[in-house]
Amino acid sequence: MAPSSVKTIPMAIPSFSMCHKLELIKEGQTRDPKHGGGDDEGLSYEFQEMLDSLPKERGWRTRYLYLFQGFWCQAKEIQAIMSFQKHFRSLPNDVVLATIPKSGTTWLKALTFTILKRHRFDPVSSTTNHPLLTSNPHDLVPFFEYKLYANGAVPDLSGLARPRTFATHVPFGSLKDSIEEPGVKVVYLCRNPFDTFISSWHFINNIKSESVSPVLLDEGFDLYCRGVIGFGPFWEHMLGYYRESLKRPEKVFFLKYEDLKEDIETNLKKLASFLGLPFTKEEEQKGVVKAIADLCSFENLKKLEVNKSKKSIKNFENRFLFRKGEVSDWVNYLSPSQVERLSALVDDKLGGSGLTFRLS
Ligand code: PAP
Repeated sequence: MAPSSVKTIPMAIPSFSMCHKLELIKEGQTRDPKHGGGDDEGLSYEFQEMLDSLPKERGWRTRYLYLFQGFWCQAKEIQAIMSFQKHFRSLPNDVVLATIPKSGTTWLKALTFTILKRHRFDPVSSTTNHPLLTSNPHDLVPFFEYKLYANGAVPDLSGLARPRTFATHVPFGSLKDSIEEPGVKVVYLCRNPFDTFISSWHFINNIKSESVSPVLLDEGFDLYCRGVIGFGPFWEHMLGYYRESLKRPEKVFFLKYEDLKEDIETNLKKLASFLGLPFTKEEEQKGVVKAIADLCSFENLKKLEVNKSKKSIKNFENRFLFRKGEVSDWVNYLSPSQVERLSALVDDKLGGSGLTFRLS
């Protein structure tokens, strides 16, 4: 099994004064965008200097990934995360959806939005005007790092409808200071690492910039097993939220993609209870739980015009978010030796933690 190189690399956390300094930098004081491979276009000299001090590896869809606060991340995401960490103020009842990419984020956003807004938008009788029919889930539940705080923005979120619902890919250690307000809840969804890798590999090769060469399967697999993927290592991401969910089940609710696939209705009931809006007996009899599952299903979302032809997040089309939506597609791609390597890695990293996955 491959040793984990990331374990030995020291954590690199920009100081608070550095964050403050970054804010003061005037527009125009930017380096040649070519420096660093073009993914740093528009970033300031000071920010570039900070990036240059971080360990880096070849990126999947930008030239580099940097090791920031112990996880691998693109330059622009680091800028956004720093702004989020400095400026975001939670409110009681905020809900934060957390995932590592390609674990079912789009699905979790759709489900959570529909549960929380079901008294305003009835999933049973008013499906013709439900927001999910004309908006991608990423428009309804914004990411901190790709939308709200992108490019170092500092948005005013005080007017958002309550409960405010946000999403993030950052690991728990980088989120925890922002969600300590009593009543703030976190829902984490993870997916077996085999399918998450295959889904990531397809997605990234579909959306990467033309200036970056395609990531070959073998190369991507090696990076993944060394922990080098956006917001990885995957095992640290999963364990961070998993352990917190065991310690504080009222704060962090832990879900698995495979469980949602197997029994969506039971899991929707658990999710609604966790969010403080359990389904009533009347709702269950009326078919509300099934209606939410159907509305948010892969088959239904994939066929909607908004998810076929529109863009919700800069740089890629919504259609790339809906590929197969299955458990165990990895069997069509991984060689026996790759299966052996990833199985051993999962055993090594997650063994004994209590976190296990169904692979088929
Ligand atoms: P993101 O992290 O970039 O937002 P995310 O939504 O987590 O992406 O992952 C996309 C995966 O979820 C795709 O998996 P695949 O590549 O194995 O097919 C996508 O098909 C799947 N997916 C999207 N929507 C749904 C859904 N409603 N139900 C089940 N799976 C879904």
